[in-house]
Amino acid sequence: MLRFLLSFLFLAAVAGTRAAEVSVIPLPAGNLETQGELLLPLDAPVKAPATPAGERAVRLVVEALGGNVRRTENKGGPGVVFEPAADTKDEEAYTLEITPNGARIRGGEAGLCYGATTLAQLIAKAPRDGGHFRLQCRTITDAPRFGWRGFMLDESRYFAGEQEVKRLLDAMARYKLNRFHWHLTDSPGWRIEIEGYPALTTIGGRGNEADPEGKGEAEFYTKDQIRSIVRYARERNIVVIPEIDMPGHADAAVRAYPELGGGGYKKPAEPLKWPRFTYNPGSPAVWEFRAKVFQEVAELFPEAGMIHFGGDEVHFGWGGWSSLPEVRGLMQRENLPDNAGVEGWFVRDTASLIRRMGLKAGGWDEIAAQGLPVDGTVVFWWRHDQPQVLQNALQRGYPVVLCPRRPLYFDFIQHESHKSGRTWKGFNPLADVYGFPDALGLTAEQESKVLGMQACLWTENAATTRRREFLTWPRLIAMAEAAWTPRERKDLASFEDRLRAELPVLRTGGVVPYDPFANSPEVTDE
Ligand code: TNX
Repeated sequence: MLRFLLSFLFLAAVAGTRAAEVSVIPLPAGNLETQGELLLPLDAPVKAPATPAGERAVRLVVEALGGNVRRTENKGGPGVVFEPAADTKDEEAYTLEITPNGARIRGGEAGLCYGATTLAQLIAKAPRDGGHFRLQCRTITDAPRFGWRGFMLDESRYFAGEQEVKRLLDAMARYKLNRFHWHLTDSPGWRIEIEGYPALTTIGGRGNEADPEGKGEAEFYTKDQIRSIVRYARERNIVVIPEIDMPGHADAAVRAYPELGGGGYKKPAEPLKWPRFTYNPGSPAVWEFRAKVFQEVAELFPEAGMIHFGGDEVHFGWGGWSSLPEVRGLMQRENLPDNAGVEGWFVRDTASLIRRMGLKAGGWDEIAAQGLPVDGTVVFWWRHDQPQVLQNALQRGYPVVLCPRRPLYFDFIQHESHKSGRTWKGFNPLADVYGFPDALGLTAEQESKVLGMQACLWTENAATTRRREFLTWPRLIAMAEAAWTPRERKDLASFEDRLRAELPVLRTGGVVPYDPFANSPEVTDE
């Protein structure tokens, strides 16, 4: 028997066959195949606790079974049962047990939905046999590697709009992503309605990367649209994190309210497409603006627990901040030596305002050098070419979200033949996204401070929906598995097998991904 087994293993190795993995993305942490099959009828009863999560879980499974079928609650025969697990440590963890008698899912609030997502993927790929789906019996024990599994969309450079964002959230939920970081303000356009400052959208909402002077129509989200998107995300276990960038990237706001601006710009003789306006860090009008805007933002995003205030790429500009009278006053009062000292003060003051609102202050990795308290700060590491910035942030004890340009900025090209998009001593192919963050070589101790990871889609180079989706998919699926599946279970070849079967599903949902297997033609803005 042993000899037979060994020679079988040998032959399998020679033939290069691998045991096919369960056809689920992201790959579950534990998957044990057991004897037998479940014949799940199309009209199987699906029972869940009468909670929002329970109702969502039922909807996911019913849709997978073929939504319009009438279901009878008390019918005998196999069905699907969701049970809340009060004792769970990780609210996102779940177990899914498939036996010939039915499917049973146990988990916390989010876990029930993730269990339903997994079961729905299994059903979608299962052979159908008359009025049944044939499912292999198995026990899946699953929980994510990282709690923060995100995607950032830049809507300032180009505005995507409600429909595209909701479609994005649908697809994110399918792969158990749980954070949508919404870059709503930057130099080209301000995209979120603020009642106290209506010109932010009527004037600041005009313009995009191709229209720096703001000659076109205003494009922005009304408060009702924001609420609708936040609710839509919540129904998919996705938390929306608003970003209001300051003190840099302020052109759109300064276009609307010139009195808020100060610094950043180049000499008038050196015109730039974006003057790189900053807010005037010493102006009481700016401090009042900041407080009012954050107040309205906090109300619109009640579950975010955070305001991301940017803090990146501050350009002091011609003459520097210190040439502004308000800033000179501030420097004297606060004993600040130079422009960099003023930046540090402004960052600390902004973060402290956010913390006093009971929220965490999120910011790009520049903020890690400004002496903010570890509690109440979240650092987003983006400068891939400066690993010591990450090392220092972790060393100081900051919770960190990993989103380095390489490999997680999706405005970088994904195939060497692509002409449109960024490169930087290389680019961001699927395999590099999948291999992240293991290639960083973080210690277990360091990784314990890492909240998770996210991909960022900056849109200087992505004017249309088709192009944005081309850049996003399928790389975001690779990121989702990299963020969920335990390191020792990750396997690129297995992922590619499962991804091949997944691309048609994405297309059914209306998203047209890049096809890395066929090297499909590049989608550009031209
Ligand atoms: C850097 S990431 C930026 C963005 C650009 C992006 C383009 C960051 C904090 N700043 O403003 O859109 O590069 O890749």
